[in-house]
Amino acid sequence: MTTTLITGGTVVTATGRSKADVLIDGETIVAVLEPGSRLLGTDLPASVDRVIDATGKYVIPGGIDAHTHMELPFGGTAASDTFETGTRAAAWGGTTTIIDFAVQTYGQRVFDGLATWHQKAAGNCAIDYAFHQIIGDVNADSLQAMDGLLAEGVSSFKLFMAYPGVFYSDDAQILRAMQKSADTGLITMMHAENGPAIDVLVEQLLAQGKTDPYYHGVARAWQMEEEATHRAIMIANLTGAPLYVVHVSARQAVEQLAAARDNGQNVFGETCPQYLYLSLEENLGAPGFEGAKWVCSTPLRSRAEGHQDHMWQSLRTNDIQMVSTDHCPFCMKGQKDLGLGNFSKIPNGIGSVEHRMDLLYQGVVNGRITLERWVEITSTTPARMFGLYGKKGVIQPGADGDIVIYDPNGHTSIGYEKTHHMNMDHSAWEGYEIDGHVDTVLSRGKVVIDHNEYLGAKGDGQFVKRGLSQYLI
Ligand code: DUC
Ligand code: ZN
Ligand code: ZN
Ligand code: ZN
Repeated sequence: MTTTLITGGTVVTATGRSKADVLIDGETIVAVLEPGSRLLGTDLPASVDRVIDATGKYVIPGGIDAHTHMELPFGGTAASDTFETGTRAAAWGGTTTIIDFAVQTYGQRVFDGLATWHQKAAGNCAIDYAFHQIIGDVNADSLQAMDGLLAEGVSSFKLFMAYPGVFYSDDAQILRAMQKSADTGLITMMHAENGPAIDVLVEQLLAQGKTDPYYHGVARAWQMEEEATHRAIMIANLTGAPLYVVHVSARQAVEQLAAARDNGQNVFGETCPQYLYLSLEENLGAPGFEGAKWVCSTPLRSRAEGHQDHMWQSLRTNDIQMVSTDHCPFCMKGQKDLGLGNFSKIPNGIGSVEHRMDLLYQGVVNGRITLERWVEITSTTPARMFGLYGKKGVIQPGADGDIVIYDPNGHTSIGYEKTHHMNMDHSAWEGYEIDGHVDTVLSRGKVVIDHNEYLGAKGDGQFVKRGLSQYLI
């Protein structure tokens, strides 16, 4: 087995930073050696196979993106990243684990949906992967199947208050599924938007000839997110279900979550890079059909209303607990253009899996969050939230050798012709400049990214069974 020593770097975790060397034996971290500890005769072997000099750089646990949609069927097409291309792009950006959403479609059995996702991913991933389960059809059979999810290493499921006729659950179904969540400890993940009301607004806007991508953001108004978030919180309160609201974009929804947490309820919120940086005015409102690049749900919000600044603040104050991407890429040609002349036909999603670590690091540079908080919201909390902690999300003996060496003196220019490995025909992040650089990425002890060179291979990534959340009470 290969032994690797990462020397001279600053190890950063969710709780602090210190100069330390990290020793990896095979796939596993075996020692974290603070300077001088070697003099005490600790575990350092006489020789190591490989020494990586991390002087002047940060050594952090590999990123965990807890919300991706590789190959998701949507609106008559499918997300353009396969597990192969999407996980490779993730590795380029310092993410070493994804949690993707297996889908139970309407009329399908839960375990058939899960099996389909295993088939898509097995043997194709560059990094480790796990699954949440979308329950697209809450019925007696699905509720019974949910009792078996934990044994399959799936400790969370997602419901949709949006998309009537596709993934949608009504309040009665949500109540039953949340009762199951409270019984089993599986976390309820919620897409919180009032879908039936939004669909009326969509119809009315289209009838008025308002067909541009911008109106996607108008129809999916923040009131529809706030209302659904509140409703989900109340049903969770009644049933005792642990609740995690995905892709929170509206400041009013954050306030609902904060109030519920202040009230002692076990609820959590996730946001995504697009809700921190992009906006209704500048992106969805771009000239012509350009705004289609940024059609996702929940939608980008108005900068004039202050959602983005408030979201950064919420990350700092822990009103929002973590950042995932909701990576769901579509090409402009042949996919997004299905919605030319009708914004409601534009497949929903943005590709960001490659850039999450960099975009959030820029928040450190810009004084929005601390270095430790960066690690916490991109790796440690995702691991604790979704039952991966100890193996993932931390640098300590016994953890997987999933490590990123990040250079604060490096630079990353994001753009389709520059840093881009996702399977799309554009970048939603064109022109973003990052004052830092992912130098080296190790996935279970194997160097997969080495200074702008990809050394990984499809099939390196393994399915990881998850346990219950550490946030259960
Ligand atoms: N939102 C998106 O933007 N894409 C996929 C599904 C979703 O809820
Ligand atoms: Zn969603
Ligand atoms: Zn999603
Ligand atoms: Zn470099």
